[in-house]
Order: sequence, then C-alpha cells, then structure tokens
Amino acid sequence: MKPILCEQTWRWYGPSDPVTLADIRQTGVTGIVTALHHIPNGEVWSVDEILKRKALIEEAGLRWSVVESVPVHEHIKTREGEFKRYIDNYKQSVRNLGACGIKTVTYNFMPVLDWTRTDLAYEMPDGSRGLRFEKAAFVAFELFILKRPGAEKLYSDEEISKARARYESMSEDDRNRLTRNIIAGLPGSEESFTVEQFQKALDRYKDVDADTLRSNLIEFLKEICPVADEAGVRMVIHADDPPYPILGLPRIMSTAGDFQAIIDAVPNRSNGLCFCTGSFGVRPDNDLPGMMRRFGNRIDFVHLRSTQGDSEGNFHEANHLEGDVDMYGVMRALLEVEQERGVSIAVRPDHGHQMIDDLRKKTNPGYSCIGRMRGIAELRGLEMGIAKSLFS
Ligand code: DNO
Repeated sequence: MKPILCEQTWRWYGPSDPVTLADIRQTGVTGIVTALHHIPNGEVWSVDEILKRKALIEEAGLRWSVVESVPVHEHIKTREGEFKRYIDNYKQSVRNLGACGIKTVTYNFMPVLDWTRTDLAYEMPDGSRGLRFEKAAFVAFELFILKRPGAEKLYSDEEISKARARYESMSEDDRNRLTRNIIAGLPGSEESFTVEQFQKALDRYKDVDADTLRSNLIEFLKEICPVADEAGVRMVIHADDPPYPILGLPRIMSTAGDFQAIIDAVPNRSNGLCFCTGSFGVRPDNDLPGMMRRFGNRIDFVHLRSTQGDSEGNFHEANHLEGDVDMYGVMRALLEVEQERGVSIAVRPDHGHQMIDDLRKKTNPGYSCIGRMRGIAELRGLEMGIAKSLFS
C-alpha cells in the first residue's frame, strides 16, 4: 500500500515577497501558506480579495492550502472596545474563506507581540545567519530601554547584573537594532510599535492575567468554532513563541495542558492546533512526538523547525534536523497520525538560515529561500525514509 505523505507547503508573504511563486514552485512544494496582509487587522476578508489571491497562486501551478494568519484583534484578546464587531468580522472572514475552498486558518492568541527574537542575523559557525533569542539582551531591553515599571521583580540579581553588563556593552546602534527587532514587528506579525506605543499596549494587559486571557480565548472560540464547523474550516492555533510569559504578559498556549484546556472547553472539531515544533520545542518539558500522537486528531497544520537552547534561557534556530527537537520522532509520529486518519496534513519548513546567495539579498528574517529549501529537502528525505521503511 502506498503510504500517505504530508502536503508540503511554503509560506509566501504575497506579491511583495522577494521569494516569488515561480521560485517556490522550484522548491518542489505544492501548497502555499499566505495571508492578505494588506487588509487591516480586524477588517473582513472579502470573497473578492480572497479569490484574487487564490487566482495568483493557482496561475503559478500551486494551491492555497493554509491561511497564516487571520490575525486576532487585540480588543478580542482583552475583550474590550469593539471586540464584538471584530468577532463578527472574523466570523465573516472564516465563512468567506470556507466558501472559496480555503479550509485551514492559523491564528495565535499572544498578547501584543507575535513571535519575538533579539537577533535576526546571528552568525552560525558555518557562516550562515539565523534568528536568536538572547536572554540578557531581552532583559536589557525590558529594564534599561523600555524601563517597564516593576519588571525587575521578575529577575534575579544575577540576571539583572548580566543584563546591565550586556546593555553597557552595546553601542547606540546596537540598542536601536535590539529595540527594532523586538517591537517593530517580525514578518507576519501584524503590529509594530514605537517604545511609547509599546508600553501603552502592555498597559492594556495590566488586569488581564492568564486565567482571564484563557477565558477570552474560550469565549472567542465558542463564537468562531460553530461558524468554522459549518464552513468546513479548521481553526489552528499557533503556540506561543517563546513558550513562556514575557514582559509581564500572560501566555496560554505553551504546553500540552494549555491546548487540552481549550479543547475541553470548546470540543468542536474545528478547534485545532498548528503544531509548531520550534515554538513548543524550546521547553524541554514538552514531549513533541508524544504531543503529536496525543493531539493528532486535531493537528491540521505543522511547522517544522528546531532550536538549540542552553541553561541560561538563550536559544537560536538550528538546522532543521539538528538542535533540541527530535525531528525523527516528530516525523514518525506525524506519519502514524496521517495513516490512522487517512489524510495528508500540511507541513511547512519553518524559518531557515540566511545562507549562500541569500546572504547578499534583502530577505525576510527567517524566511529567505535557500535556508528553507535546505530544510524542506532534508525533511522530505526524512519523511520518505520513514514512510518507506515503516508504512509500505
Ligand atoms: C513565525 C510564525 C508566526 C505565526 C503566527 C501564527 O514565524 O510562525 O508569526 O505565523 O504566530 O498566527
């Protein structure tokens, strides 16, 4: 019997992405993961706009497999202001996507910031560059640049003195770059701030703890999931990145228990998970192959990447088959889930090093072509090896 394999996909930021659809076709993937980034956060994605984007993708011989992301407006996360209107708009976008045949929608419920890194061009021993989260630099930003009130309570004396030394070692340019990296919006995050705006955005969460945020997510899903069920759309939540609280903000999608809590509260089939091995993988207490098996029925999209961490809380993005993630274990569990469910699940190589010719180009951090192509090529080989030896 022929084993069921993954649907290989690639994130494309739309017509302004320096990696074109024609380039992507040559990587061997068949599916596209994209979003209508030009539509302001909170507004409806009209059928017209969706169909225009879909046609572009299909003209290139590819399929629009997954939306990443329909962003969730901050007012929905805090349940203030115009959250009701934003939820209604979100429902309409989900209906429209379903009607256009796009059936998987990724989103996250991270307050204020989407994914966060301190260094976007960390040099690897082989000369390629990757993304890094450096604890001392992050704390230096929080304590000495942002000067967030009360932040020092979160850290030990040792962490504070390391951060101070790190801050003092930085030039003005370094400090500006660090600030930009953290708050100016990495590719795909729909928000960007100045330092003043950023503190105001954090202040909006002063009365929102993890329990409140979780209950706001549940309220959101109770409204969205019935609509998604009817439209045949799977809503897949992305893990927190990094998977623990930062800047005094609550985080509620960092562990298996976190996801269990939302499916217990909202069991609708459309309530699913975007299994991001790089995000969950930063926590050694997350057993990734175990999570893949446990939640296999609800995993409808997978981000494959690995990170390499240390005991101080720093991590950087490793090559896809290296680092802390047991990629063999994850791929094997994923293939088992696919055979059991009888469906092919969309995966994409997440992030990649900036390498070879891409080092001389302006690329989206984490989303240059060649590093991701190395990733998908390695993952495809791993998948074929496992599938042929175990499932055929
Ligand atoms: C980063 C991405 C995230 C992800 C969102 C999903 O590379 O994985 O920006 O798209 O968190 O909503």
